[in-house]
Amino acid sequence: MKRSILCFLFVFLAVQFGSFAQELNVYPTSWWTGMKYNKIQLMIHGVNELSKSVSVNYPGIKLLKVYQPENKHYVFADLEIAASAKPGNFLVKMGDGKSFTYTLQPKSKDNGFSRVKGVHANDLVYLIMPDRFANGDNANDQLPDQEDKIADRSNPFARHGGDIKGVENNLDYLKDLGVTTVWMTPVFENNMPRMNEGKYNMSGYHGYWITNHYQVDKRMGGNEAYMSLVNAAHKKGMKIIQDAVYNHVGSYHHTVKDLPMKDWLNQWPAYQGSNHREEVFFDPYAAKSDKDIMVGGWFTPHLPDMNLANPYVANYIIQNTIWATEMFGIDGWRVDTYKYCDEKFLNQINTALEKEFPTITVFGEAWTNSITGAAYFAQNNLQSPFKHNLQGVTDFPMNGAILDAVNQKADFTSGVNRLYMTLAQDVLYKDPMRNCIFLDNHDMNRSLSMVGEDMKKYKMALGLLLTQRGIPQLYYGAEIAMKNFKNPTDAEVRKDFPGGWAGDSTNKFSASGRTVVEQDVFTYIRKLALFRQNSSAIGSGKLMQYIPQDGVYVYFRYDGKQTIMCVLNPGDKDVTLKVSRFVERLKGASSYKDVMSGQTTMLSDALLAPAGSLQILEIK
Ligand SMILES: [Ca+2]
Ligand SMILES: [Ca+2]
Repeated sequence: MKRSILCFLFVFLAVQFGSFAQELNVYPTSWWTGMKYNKIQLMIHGVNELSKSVSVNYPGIKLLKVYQPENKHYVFADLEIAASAKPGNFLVKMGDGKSFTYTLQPKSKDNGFSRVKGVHANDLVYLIMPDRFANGDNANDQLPDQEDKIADRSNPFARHGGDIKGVENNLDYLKDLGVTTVWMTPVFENNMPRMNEGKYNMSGYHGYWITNHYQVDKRMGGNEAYMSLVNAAHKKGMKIIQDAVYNHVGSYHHTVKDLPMKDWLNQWPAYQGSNHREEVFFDPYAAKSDKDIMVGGWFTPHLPDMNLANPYVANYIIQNTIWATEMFGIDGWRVDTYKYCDEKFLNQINTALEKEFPTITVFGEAWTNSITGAAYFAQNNLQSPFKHNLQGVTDFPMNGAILDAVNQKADFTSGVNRLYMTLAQDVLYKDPMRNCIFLDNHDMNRSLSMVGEDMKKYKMALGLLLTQRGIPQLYYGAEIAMKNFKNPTDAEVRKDFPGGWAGDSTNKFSASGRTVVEQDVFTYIRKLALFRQNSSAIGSGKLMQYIPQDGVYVYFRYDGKQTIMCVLNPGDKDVTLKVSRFVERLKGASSYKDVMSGQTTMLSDALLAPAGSLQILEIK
């Protein structure tokens, strides 16, 4: 069967290119005229030994350099695309008679301005694992040409068939909820068989085992479905964040099956896992050998670690990231496993992205043990020998602090005081408003379970998420009270969204399918999410916080136009506050409107903070 497919491809390509049998794969697969990134490095891969001679004859295209690594299946050719180069196809000829056609398209005129919009603190990001959200196309669930052929919803570790069309079908649901931005776990091809992780036989349904950086997984709907989603989202005024993985690839990635050069990957004499210790980067007493293992150690044996200090690897990833941004018109990147990557590479790719797309948003997953660690990977005020240029991080310290604030009894350093102290350390960040804040994600216990399924606590946590500084991110299903711990594995927090599959017994995309409790959570989030969309104080204003007293934490979000007072009392006793303490922010105020109830009240010196509540008060 494979042979017949090959024959078909041979005929198809020979007709299309009118040249020799195509045994060549070329990355990036295409480029554009009019790009700032106008020097590209083509990776040319053939199954047979390649001639290292390359020639190009096209106005405005200059061949700068050709390099053949120790694996003669590869040639790298550096091309410069002059500003005068016109869009079109040109032939690249190899010395042995092989050739391929390369395409230059015109760069989108909107790019960097209206097409790539970027994501800000007035947005609300919704994180989706597409395989588990909604199945928009049954035809792509099981594909015989994939290593992992089976979709099986009864198996928590298998693919379930959800896809990008399923996300597009539910954009109106998300927009109605107040979501402005969708972040999906990685969409590039994960063509790997199921792999053993511990006791479990897992599929790459989550997307983090990339095998081809130029192909959206066909089971997700391929490049066409992704393009369609981005365009549909933009038409609705919504945005898309793509999940990038620079640190590693799947072991079936084409560059791993046939390594271009030995140091394409971080290689060790025997398997070496990372030590997961970000301290090695900023610890003044760190041993270099520990840092080498942090950066070069692997995540798991089936996730080969990219040697991003190798300029050919760096070019490959940088070009792919720019290619995907331009090709699909996405608004930003969330970068997985940020702290495991070569540091110079990280700054290099951020610089290249921001130069090409000035409005793009990039935040990195820095799952760190400390606030210093989180700040270290972003633009910061630390006196460290290496300075990162990342806009913001996924804010794990804030995650812990918000949950502690609603869960713990307030002591000098616990409960609401932990949140207060965490925010005080924003002194370390250049711009903490660019951090992404969240209650949970696909790698964590669901926050409803973390608050003991206590709805009062859950609403307080959600209220904090939607009023505190930073770019808030909800995890899919939070709005319908999905719960669970990662016990025994992550699969428990990655359940299918009820109603995402035809024939589901309940449909929670529709109000009629939700229980009273679920609808209550949905309404709470929706109301606050819609309010914050038009709140300049929350979206771009400042934060002032007061030292918690009697277990009550008061903070203000404010700018020249709006003042919002937030009063959090997670304790089990009502507390009455003396409002005169907050005169700095309340000067001239006469009344306030409770954002959730809509009720307006005259301001007096006594303000009741009911037990187990977060009041969000717009000051008049
Ligand atoms: Ca499907
Ligand atoms: Ca690494």
